[in-house]
Amino acid sequence: PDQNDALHRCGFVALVGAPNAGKSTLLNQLVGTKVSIVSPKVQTTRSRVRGIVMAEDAQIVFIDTPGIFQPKRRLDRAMVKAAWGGADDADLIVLVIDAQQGINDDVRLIIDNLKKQNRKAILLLNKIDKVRDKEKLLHLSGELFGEEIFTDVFMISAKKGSGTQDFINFLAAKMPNGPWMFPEDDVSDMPLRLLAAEITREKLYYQLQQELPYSATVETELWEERKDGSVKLEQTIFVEREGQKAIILGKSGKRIKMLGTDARKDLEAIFERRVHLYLFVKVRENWGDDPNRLAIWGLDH
Ligand code: GDP
Ligand code: K
Ligand code: MG
Repeated sequence: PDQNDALHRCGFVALVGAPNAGKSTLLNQLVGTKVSIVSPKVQTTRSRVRGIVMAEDAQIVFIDTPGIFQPKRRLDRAMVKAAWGGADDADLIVLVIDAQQGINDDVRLIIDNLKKQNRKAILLLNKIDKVRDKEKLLHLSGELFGEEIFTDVFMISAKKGSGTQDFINFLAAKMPNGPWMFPEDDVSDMPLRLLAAEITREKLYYQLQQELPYSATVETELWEERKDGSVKLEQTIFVEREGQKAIILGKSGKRIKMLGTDARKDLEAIFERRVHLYLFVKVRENWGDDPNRLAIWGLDH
């Protein structure tokens, strides 16, 4: 082993919680750039996403997980399994709770499961920017501490970034001794093609109504570096039915053009270079039950 191992610390921290608690927003805030997509809709995150944060001698590898809820289709089951798997692999578990929502059925389900597994967790009350009455926060954390699974509590706003530095410092001090697992400058281990596909998928959640984003998936089929420093990307949006394809294309291709523009802007900011993005739409029935599609996200099935 590297003789510097004694000086280094490294560990995994799983972010678990109900859908929409703000886990992905938190991960991006901690890492300092978008590595996990965010939307106001539940089940935006489909896989385990790792984000890497350096804090002095410690490398903290955060695992963002899909929300934990009662699953239905195969994709949902795989997502919830991935969420619990992320927690199993972790040195520390952080239960992220929307402080305005408080304790709901999903939160209960998670607490009960943690108890069954005999696991302790760090309580993180998020979205405190939405809670006017700070007494309410104290009351909520008191009630949750009654469950006797929490070791510590943090109150933050992932969106605004308030309270996140204290949280990082706290976790850094708790990381076990050992070599860093990722290069010091990395923010994620997600392949660039997959991250690029995720960014486009995020736009679907914002621009399309109701169920459609859940019926769609995106794959990057071409990533071509150009001499001028720009990159050419070709991506396909897969949907389950012809009617959905028509909606994504929109009248005279208007919708897909807007999706492309939105995604390109984000991609250029994230990759810090010009991006030429070409989007295609194809129908592929039942992709949500197709093991090959799930494997792209590293989901077990
Ligand atoms: P996840 O499903 O737990 O990963 O939640 P997301 O990160 O996708 O966030 C769900 C929604 O909550 C998004 O609309 C976020 O912008 C919003 N959100 C997340 N954190 C905060 C926060 O600290 N304050 C407020 N006001 N909104 C937040
Ligand atoms: K979400
Ligand atoms: Mg998420």
